[in-house]
Amino acid sequence: MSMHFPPGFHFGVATSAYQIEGAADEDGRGPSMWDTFCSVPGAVTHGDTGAIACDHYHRTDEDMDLAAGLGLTAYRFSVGWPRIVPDGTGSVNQKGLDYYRRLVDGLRARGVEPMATLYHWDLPQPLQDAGGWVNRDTVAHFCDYVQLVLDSLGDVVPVWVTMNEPFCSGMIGHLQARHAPGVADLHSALAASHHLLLAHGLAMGMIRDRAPQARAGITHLLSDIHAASDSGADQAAARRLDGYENRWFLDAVLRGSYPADMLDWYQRQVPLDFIRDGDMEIMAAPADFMGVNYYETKRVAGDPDEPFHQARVIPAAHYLDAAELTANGIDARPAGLGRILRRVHEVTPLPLYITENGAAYHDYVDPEGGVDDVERVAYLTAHFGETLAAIRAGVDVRGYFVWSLLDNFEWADGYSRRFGLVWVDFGTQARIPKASARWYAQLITDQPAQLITDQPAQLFADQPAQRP
Ligand code: IFM
Repeated sequence: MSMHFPPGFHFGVATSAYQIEGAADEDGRGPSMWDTFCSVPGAVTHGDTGAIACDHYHRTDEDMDLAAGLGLTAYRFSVGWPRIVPDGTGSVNQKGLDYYRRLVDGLRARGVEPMATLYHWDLPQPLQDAGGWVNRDTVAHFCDYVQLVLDSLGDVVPVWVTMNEPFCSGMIGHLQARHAPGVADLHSALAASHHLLLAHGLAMGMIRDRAPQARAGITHLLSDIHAASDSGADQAAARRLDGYENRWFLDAVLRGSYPADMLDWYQRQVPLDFIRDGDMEIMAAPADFMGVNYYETKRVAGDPDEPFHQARVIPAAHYLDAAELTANGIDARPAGLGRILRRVHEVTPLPLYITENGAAYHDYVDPEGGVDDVERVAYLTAHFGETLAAIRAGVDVRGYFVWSLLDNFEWADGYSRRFGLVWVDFGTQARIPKASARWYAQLITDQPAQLITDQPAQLFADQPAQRP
């Protein structure tokens, strides 16, 4: 193995609170909209919930040992808002703040740098009852919560991600209805997305004020989107889907405007009455980096019957061999990651983190008690290779966070999709590092000596910020 990354490059994993913590009713945590969504019949495969998940809340030390044992230099986690402000507004749960302080201190003591995400989809249910992200008041409540988190962790967390994948919260949750809160309404989806981006911009300002030494940015889910053919209809559909999934969010934070073609498209369907003077400037607050979550390449065809975008994603099974599909049936070939990295680099000079990349496969425990996930090893080898090629081509990628450390609660797919480097037996909570975990540890060990030192690694160390 001879993939050598630049000095200071970070090898991490990414996780999120609701997907691993469990302990949903403990130590003062309040309900989140995902607890509610999971109770809706048919919303989540097998009726699974995050109530126990990986029981990480009780196994935090064991899991930090696992992460440190792989030689990881960084660990991305999210703060669960319902643990900090159980009712969404009002009283503060000190036990929640203490929990994340212990997590952060534990990571640092093990030489692993924490990267904290402020919102990874677990909105307190009382706020959802009041309209959730469709209601602009949620933005102010988010800022109150962010203030608490910064007051508690601002001195020990070097890097903050404000929002994870506002496309998913906004559009999958409010247009596709596949995620909480399970709404299918274009106006709601656009309003929720707008408020999530506004909350990002305001959080950026708060981080600058309260943790001026920290670096901060947002993380976008970016798919590599292509037209299914050269036909005008397919080309236009692909451009629209790219506008819906990618450009709407990228342009807002990088340019302080929504893309003109999409504004026009949406305005013909619903009023964009939630956009107020000054909002776009707030969203475009200067960042220190852009987080890129990449999973999927999509082929898109025109479809006049599709109600919102007149566009349809062709199922990957229609054009790939079964062996090329991941367990969730998507086209996850690695070239798409390289294309996305180069594309983002073309539109922003910001350093990039791959804040998530990974895949679900049909993993199983073999008779010897191991999990030989050869597909994931091949996937990671190819995706790290693409990343290195992009770096060599001049793209400033500072780190790679594999999704995920543990098999976990994969939202609407429940526990039916395993993304972890470490197998979790959800009955016993036993952890078994998979072959991919050993592969990753070896990749890190094989890096030139200047990367692995006796000192704890520091995100952004040696590489000055390039704030615009
Ligand atoms: O599990 C999710 C994560 O919460 C957000 N990004 C995509 C992952 C895999 O689907």
